[in-house]
Amino acid sequence: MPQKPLSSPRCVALVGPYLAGKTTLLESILAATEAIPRKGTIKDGNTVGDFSPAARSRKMSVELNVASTSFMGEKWTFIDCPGSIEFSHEARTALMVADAAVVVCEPTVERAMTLAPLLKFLDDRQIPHLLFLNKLDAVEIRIRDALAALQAVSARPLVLRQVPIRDDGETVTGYVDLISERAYHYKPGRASDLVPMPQSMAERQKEARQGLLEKLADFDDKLLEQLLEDTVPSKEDIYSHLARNLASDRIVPVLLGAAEKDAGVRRLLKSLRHDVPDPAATLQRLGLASNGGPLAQVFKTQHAAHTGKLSLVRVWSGPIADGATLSDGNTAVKLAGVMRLVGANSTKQARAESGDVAGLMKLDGISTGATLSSRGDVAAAKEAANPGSWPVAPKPLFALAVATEKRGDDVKLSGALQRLCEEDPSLSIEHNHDTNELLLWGQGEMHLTVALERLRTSYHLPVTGHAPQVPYKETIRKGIQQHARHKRQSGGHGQFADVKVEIRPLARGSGFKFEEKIVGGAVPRNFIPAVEEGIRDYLKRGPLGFQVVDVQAVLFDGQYHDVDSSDQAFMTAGALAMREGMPKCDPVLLEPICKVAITIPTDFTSRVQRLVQTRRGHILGYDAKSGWAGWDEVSAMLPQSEMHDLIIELRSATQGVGTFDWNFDHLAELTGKPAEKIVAKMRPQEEKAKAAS
Ligand SMILES: Nc1nc2c(ncn2[C@@H]2O[C@H](COP(=O)(O)OP(=O)(O)O)[C@@H](O)[C@H]2O)c(=O)[nH]1
Ligand SMILES: [Mg+2]
Repeated sequence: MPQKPLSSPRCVALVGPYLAGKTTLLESILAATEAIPRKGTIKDGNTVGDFSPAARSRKMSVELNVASTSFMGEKWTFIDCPGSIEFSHEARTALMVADAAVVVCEPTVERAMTLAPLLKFLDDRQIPHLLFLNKLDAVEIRIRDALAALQAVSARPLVLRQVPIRDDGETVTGYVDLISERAYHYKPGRASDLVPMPQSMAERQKEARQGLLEKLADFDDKLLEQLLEDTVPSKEDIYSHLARNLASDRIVPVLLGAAEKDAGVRRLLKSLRHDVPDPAATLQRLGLASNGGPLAQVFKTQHAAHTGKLSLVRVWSGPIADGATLSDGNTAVKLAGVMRLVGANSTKQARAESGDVAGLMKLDGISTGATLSSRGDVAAAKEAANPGSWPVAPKPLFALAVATEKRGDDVKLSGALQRLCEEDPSLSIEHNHDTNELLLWGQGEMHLTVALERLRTSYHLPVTGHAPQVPYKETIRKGIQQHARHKRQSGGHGQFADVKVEIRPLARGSGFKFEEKIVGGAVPRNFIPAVEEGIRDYLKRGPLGFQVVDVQAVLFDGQYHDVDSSDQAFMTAGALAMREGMPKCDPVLLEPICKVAITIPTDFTSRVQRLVQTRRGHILGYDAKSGWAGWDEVSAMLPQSEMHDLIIELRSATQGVGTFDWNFDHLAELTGKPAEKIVAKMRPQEEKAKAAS
């Protein structure tokens, strides 16, 4: 075979469900390529991928990690992505700059569904990817069955490249490569041994090879003809069909192995070496234009205590030298350091070349997703920025109200939260004015737990997080007329104001309306705004303890005193009329209701409908989700008070893949026992507030 010319540095993202073995695979790759002298393990918490305290303590990746190495004279960067669905945005942004992805998964039938959202993302973006079926040392399932289950969730044909060799006890001891038709025995920590083809494998091998060729022939008429004529295509031809179809995301090659035992890892590296497109091809796939000048894209922003801001970039066109000025089309910044990354151990270097993944220091004002080019090239940067294609952060699904233990830490907290959100755009903050809480929004409980832990450890902020209050409101169901007089005689100036107010319910969604029908100057014009202000002030907390909405107050009569009347007195009288009148208006609690659209695989639809009903929800309907074969969308109205932990229960009922979109819809009356409970809970706060005022 002619020598393949050396490629520019390539980048591969390791993705797939949580616990599939991505971090272990990275460790094995780094050992096999001699980037590290000895392998760490998840158990001992000493892997390159999971070096952060948060990842170590959980034995689970909670952020992406980058490691560069070289294999057979070519440079590679691997990005180990967190698998948990709560961190999926992190994985998606890494995939945006990768030349290809290795989807690591366990060959099980039950967990196949968990791959569906990831495979859909890869196919929607046409990102070349192959499957690495891991943990072959520990599973007994037939690869065929696992493959069938995985095929059911992949829109692209899966093309098995190897078949396992098992010993008598059914343990996998090696594999047959279906293209080279050679048999190998796994050797822990070393390259596999070439062994004679076992007799027992002949038939299985032939059948699987035929399957591979037929799948490739679907995309090539010449190959199809050869197969029909029973001509055997050359190995070189098969390799080139594979590489071409992988690059255009038409097929998904499937490789086997056991990362923990280093089994199949060198084979994987070799096939990556052959088949992964180079950065120039990726640039074309992404539709980014390079005019030969420096071009890089930020896929992750980090803040560290001592080094400051670090932007992780893929260099599409280099070199990018330390000290260079880079621009995202709006902001131009001078680069203050180029880092080469291997887990926790980054080293400074003079420059990064085309294809490299590097850390660029102190790019203030530059955010994740930005395309950077040299300063004079603003137009090129703007054109290249292509903002429409960068994945938008998913809508938040879970919130905690956060507070610091010390009041004085509030400013520090808001700064720290801003940084967390810059590092991870799938987090967001909201100051809820109804409940006066600071809410941290994210993708699930684990996501927020990790964020709070960061605040405590990296920012030294002792914070607490609890379930947010529901912004209940209240209204009235009956109108009355109320007379109120405020009169005080205490030496010198007295206070006098007298008002008659009609209080009426309004239609839902009307808010508050004030009207005056004063005739003959019973209340002088200049005092009327004070009456309104007093009323509005009262409405912040009605008889049940919540903000009052959908009420009208009509000031229709009153009295005044030439000397003792004042704005202050009329304000007090307005509030008094409400305080005395409102409890007689049949007040009722209003609870916020959200419209939700729940996305789940069809198998779970009826279970999810029951789940909605047990949460006092009202199903509006369900339908096949467009663009998602085999998935449904259930739409429903759900009280907001039932939504705090909805995502947790939804995920546990749907193997983790169920999700939902939501929007506030309306306020609905809540009566009876549930309402009494909520009002009773509010009462102590009410009393405290009264005592304070
Ligand atoms: N039996 C077996 N276990 C593995 C293999 N690869 C990883 N594991 C184990 O699977 C668990 C999850 O591995 P990890 O690399 O953290 O998975 P990740 O969540 O995909 O990064 C760890 O306990 C690993 O030791 C393998 O090839 N065989
Ligand atoms: Mg991991």
